[in-house]
Amino acid sequence: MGDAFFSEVPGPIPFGGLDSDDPLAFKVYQPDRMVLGRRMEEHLRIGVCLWHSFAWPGTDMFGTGTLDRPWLAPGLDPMDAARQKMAVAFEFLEKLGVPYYCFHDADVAPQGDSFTEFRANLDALTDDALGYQERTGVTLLWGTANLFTHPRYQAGASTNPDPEVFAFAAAQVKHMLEVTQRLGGQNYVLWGGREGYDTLLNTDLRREGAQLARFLHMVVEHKHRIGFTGALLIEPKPMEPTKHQYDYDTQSVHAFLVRNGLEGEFQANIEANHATLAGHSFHHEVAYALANGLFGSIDANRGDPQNGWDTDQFPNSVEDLALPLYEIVRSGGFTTGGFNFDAKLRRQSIDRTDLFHAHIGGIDTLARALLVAADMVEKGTLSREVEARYAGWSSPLGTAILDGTETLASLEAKVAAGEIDPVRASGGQERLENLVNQRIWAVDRSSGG
Ligand code: XUL
Ligand code: CO
Repeated sequence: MGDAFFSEVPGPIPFGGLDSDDPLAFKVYQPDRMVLGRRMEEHLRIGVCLWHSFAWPGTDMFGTGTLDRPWLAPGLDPMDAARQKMAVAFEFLEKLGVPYYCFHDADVAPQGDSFTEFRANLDALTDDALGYQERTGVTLLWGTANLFTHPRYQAGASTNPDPEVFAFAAAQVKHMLEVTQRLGGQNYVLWGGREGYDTLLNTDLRREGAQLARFLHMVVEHKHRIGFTGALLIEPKPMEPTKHQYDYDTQSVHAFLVRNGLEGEFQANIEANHATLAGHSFHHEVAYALANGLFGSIDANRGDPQNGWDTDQFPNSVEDLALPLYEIVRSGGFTTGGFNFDAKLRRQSIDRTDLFHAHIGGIDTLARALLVAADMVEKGTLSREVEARYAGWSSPLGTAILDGTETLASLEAKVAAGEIDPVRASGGQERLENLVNQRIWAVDRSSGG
C-alpha cells in the first residue's frame, strides 16, 4: 500500500492558534499548556475509536460504503487487510498526536471460521498492536467486545433466550478482557449492544435481568482473577439497535448495579448522543455520574437536534461542552477515563484529510470548553451560588433532619407551634445562565493561546 496512507498530512498536527489559516493545525489545543496545574493533554486524555474511523466504510441503511478504506474491500486476505488497517490507524494516531485509542475485538480481528480462529487472529493482531504502541507511545484507553454485529447476537448476548449465545458472549469477553490487559488498557467497556428487546410479546424481563446480572458478576470475577487493574465501565444507551435497551441511562444502570450487588464494581462510560437519545442533556448524565461515584469515561460526539437517532457527529459546540467539562474539572478530572471520539464522518466526507479535520475540530472544541470550565472553577461563582442556596442545611434544623434527630412528629410539632416559616428565594436561573455566557465570552476574548 506504499508508505503513508495520509500522505497529504506530514504530521504531527501543529498548534497554529486562533489566527492560523491552516485547516490542519490546532487552533486551541496545546498538549503542554498548563490549565489549573495540569497539562491540557492530561485533562482531556483524547482517544480515537477504531470502529467508526477505520472499520466502517460509510454504509447506511440506504447505501453502500462511500469512504476510501481500501482494507475493507472484498476479496482481500483477511489478515493482510487487518494488518493494513492497523498500520493506517497508528499512522493516523501518531500524526494527530493523541495519547489513546479504543477498539472492539471485531474492529481489528477477522472472524475466521470458528471462535478459536477469531481468538488466534486477535492474539496475532494484539502482538502487532503492542509493537505499534511501543513505537508510537500511543496506548489503549479501553477495549471492548463486539456482542451485536454477528447474527448469533440478533436477540442479545447475555440476555439471549439461548444460553449457548450467553456462553459465546462470555468467551468473547473473557478473551477481550485479557487482550485489554495485555495492551495496558485503562478501562474495559461493556456497551449493551442488543441487551434489550424489540417486543415485549416474546420477552421475559425477569429472566433477562437475572442473566445480565450473572454476566456482569462473571466479568467482575474474571477481572479480579486475572488482576486487571483498569476500571470496568458500562455505557448507557436507551434505544438503538433495540427498541428498548436495559442500560437506558446512568441512573437506570445505577439502580441495576445496586439491585444486583454490583455497586462499586462498575462506572459509566457516558456518550453525549446517548444522553440526548434518553431525553437528557449530556450535562445531566455527567453530573449524575459524578454525584453518585459512577463517573468513568466519555464517548465524545453529538446528535443532530432534528434527528432522533444516534448520528454520532463530531462535537463542535463549546456551549454544549463547557458545563459537562466544568463538572468534570471541578470534581478533580478523569482517573482512568478520557474523551474517546465515538464519532463518525458524514458519508460525503470522502477525502482522506476529512478524518483529520473532524478530529482537529472536536479536540479544539474540547480544549476551548476546558478553558471555559477552568475559568469557572477558578472564579468559583457558580459553586458559591449553589453553596449559598443550600446554606440552611448547615443550620441546627437542617443537620437535625439529616442526622435522624428529627421525625415527622417532631417536625409537625415545630410547624404547628409556628417555629417554622420558610422564606422563598429566587432560583436565579437567568442570572446564572448569563454568568455562564459571560465566562464563555470572556475566555473567547482573553485566552486564545
Ligand atoms: C454504540 C456505541 C458503541 C460503544 C462501544 O452506540 O456507542 O460503539 O461505544 O461498543
Ligand atoms: Co459509544
